Amino acid sequence: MATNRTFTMIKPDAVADGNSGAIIKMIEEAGFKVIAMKKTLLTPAQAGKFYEVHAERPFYADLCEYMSSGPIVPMILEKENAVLDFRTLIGATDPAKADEGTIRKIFAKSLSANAIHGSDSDENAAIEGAFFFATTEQY
Ligand code: YYY
Ligand code: MG
Repeated sequence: MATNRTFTMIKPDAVADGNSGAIIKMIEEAGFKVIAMKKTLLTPAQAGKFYEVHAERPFYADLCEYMSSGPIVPMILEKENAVLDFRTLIGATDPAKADEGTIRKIFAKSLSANAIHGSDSDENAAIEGAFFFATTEQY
């Protein structure tokens, strides 16, 4: 995957609340192009695989349970400086610490149910995008 791409998923709380459309609108208005998108439901094991980098963290079990609790909307996005600009758009992990106007500030419920994921590096963006999408699903 090119370095001008990032990976995101709208998390179960935001999908369940009917906020997917508003979040996608914010993403597109910020200049990101949707390259791939779907709605899907992870098993706890799949969520555990996606977040295996956090396997030793105390919040890992709750995170895997939460991320498999309802449908999510994963997407591959394209924009110049995609990874860093997208992290700015979503805001801090804890919505209480997120800047005004960020997606997490507006839509997140809590530190764990924080509305949206954003890759933290070009390398992880490629790995995470490939977790959900075949190359034939990326346009
Ligand atoms: O990359 P980002 O999602 O902002 O945070 P990470 O540190 O990678 O953690 C992944 C995910 O885990 C976070 O979005 C919420 C959850 N989490 C948590 O429930 N409690 C924490 N203390 C830290 C993270
Ligand atoms: Mg992270």
